[in-house]
Amino acid sequence: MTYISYILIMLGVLLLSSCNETLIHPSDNQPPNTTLFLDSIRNQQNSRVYVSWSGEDTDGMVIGYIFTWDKKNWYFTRNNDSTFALQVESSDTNFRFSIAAIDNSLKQYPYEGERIEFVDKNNNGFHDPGEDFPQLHGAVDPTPANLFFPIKNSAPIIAWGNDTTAKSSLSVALPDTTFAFATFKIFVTDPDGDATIESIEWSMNDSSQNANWKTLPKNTRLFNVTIKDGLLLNANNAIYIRAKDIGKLSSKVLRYPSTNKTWYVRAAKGPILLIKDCANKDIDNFYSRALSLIGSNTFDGRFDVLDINTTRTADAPAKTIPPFINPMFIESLNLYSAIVWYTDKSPSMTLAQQSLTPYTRSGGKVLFIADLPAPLSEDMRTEIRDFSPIDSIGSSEVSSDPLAIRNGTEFIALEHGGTIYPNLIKERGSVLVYPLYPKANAKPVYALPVGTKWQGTPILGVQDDESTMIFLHMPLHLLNTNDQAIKLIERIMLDEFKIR
Ligand SMILES: [Ca+2]
Ligand SMILES: [Ca+2]
Ligand SMILES: [Ca+2]
Repeated sequence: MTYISYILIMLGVLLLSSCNETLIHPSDNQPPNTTLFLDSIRNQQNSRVYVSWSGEDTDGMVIGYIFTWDKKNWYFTRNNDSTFALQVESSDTNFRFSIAAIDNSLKQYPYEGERIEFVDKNNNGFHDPGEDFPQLHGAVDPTPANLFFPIKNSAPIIAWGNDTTAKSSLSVALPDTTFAFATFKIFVTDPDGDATIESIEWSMNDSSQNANWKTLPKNTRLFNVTIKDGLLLNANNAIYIRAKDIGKLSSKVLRYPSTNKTWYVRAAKGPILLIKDCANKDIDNFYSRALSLIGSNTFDGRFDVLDINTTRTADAPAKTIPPFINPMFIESLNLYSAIVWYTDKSPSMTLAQQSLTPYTRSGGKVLFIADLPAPLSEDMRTEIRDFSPIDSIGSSEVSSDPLAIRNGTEFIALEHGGTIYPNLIKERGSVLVYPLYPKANAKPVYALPVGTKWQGTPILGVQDDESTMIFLHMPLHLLNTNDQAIKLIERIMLDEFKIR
């Protein structure tokens, strides 16, 4: 039998007996007396407190109680105990709990939780001894029992990630070196209830009280830091963050990186970012050299290299890739006017899919030189279609014979929008490529000539109509006869993308 049903049955019995026997006359009734099992709590409590009480009546029985935490708002209950969540309002707060028993002399009882009015005779807003509860007249203990609770305010807790575990913190750790845009994720909680968190404050490179602590909205869980916020360029940085509750109690100050780690922020050297998505030194050297030479050395020392290959494993992306593609990786790309992204046969197409469309949409230009694995998965085909001017890719390679495209084969540049790139001549190595099919708003820019080892004139380079992305499926480093592949990169960077 539940407590409530027990009470109801008791009440039923009581009403029956009241009808059968003489009704208790209010003026004859003795009010009940209320007991709390303690009259003070010596140790500070957390903000959730358990309280129990009882009442006795000399000429009847106790049927319920009214209680208050503020001497203003009194509520009816039939229960003998409860757990209360108290709102800590300052660092530490003394709460006073008052409770008064009600006996069985009333005709009608309040409902559970009903607020009970009192006559505030001295107009001070509080219930004082002797002030009447008209609804309970004569049935309520005139001297409520009181209990004082010193409530301790506990400090908020702050951590990196989704919770307080080391694993979570690690999952949102930044690369050791980042560009001038960083995204942080924080977990904030307070033992007194998350609603008691008032603010989150952070400071760059200074954790003293006099530091320029900036306030984040209290619900912030993800936030970004840029140069405007005080990131130091070409230097180690540290960010400090703390949470405060409504009692102005502060969490410990959390630091990123942790004390034995470093976080270096590098400035962009120039307008071009070269993304090394490739494990081949020969190819790396080709692109670094090409970017240094073009435009009469205009970009020598004015481009950056992002290596997304070397620290990549089968299970995890390279350590240079931040945990947040959006916004951190995308905003890092946005620090550059153009990206040259070259791959080997295991390209990071998922990353390209996630980042390049937002990058080009905000004005960035992309030269993507893709090598592709055989077989080429449906997933990778979809990823490429999502970010590039390619509508589809042939089901099999132009020829599976690595020697089908012989040295000396010309890769024919196709006129597009009134311009034409240089023809490229294969110099060395083996070339295994798929035919590309452009989207409706894109133009082919390179094709193989008619040959005996393949069908038709397979397209190997495509450019969108807005000249924002050029997708080449040609190993430029093997097609650099007379430096014409370098000339091509120069034409793209200077004439098509207008990078200066
Ligand atoms: Ca009584
Ligand atoms: Ca009063
Ligand atoms: Ca607190």
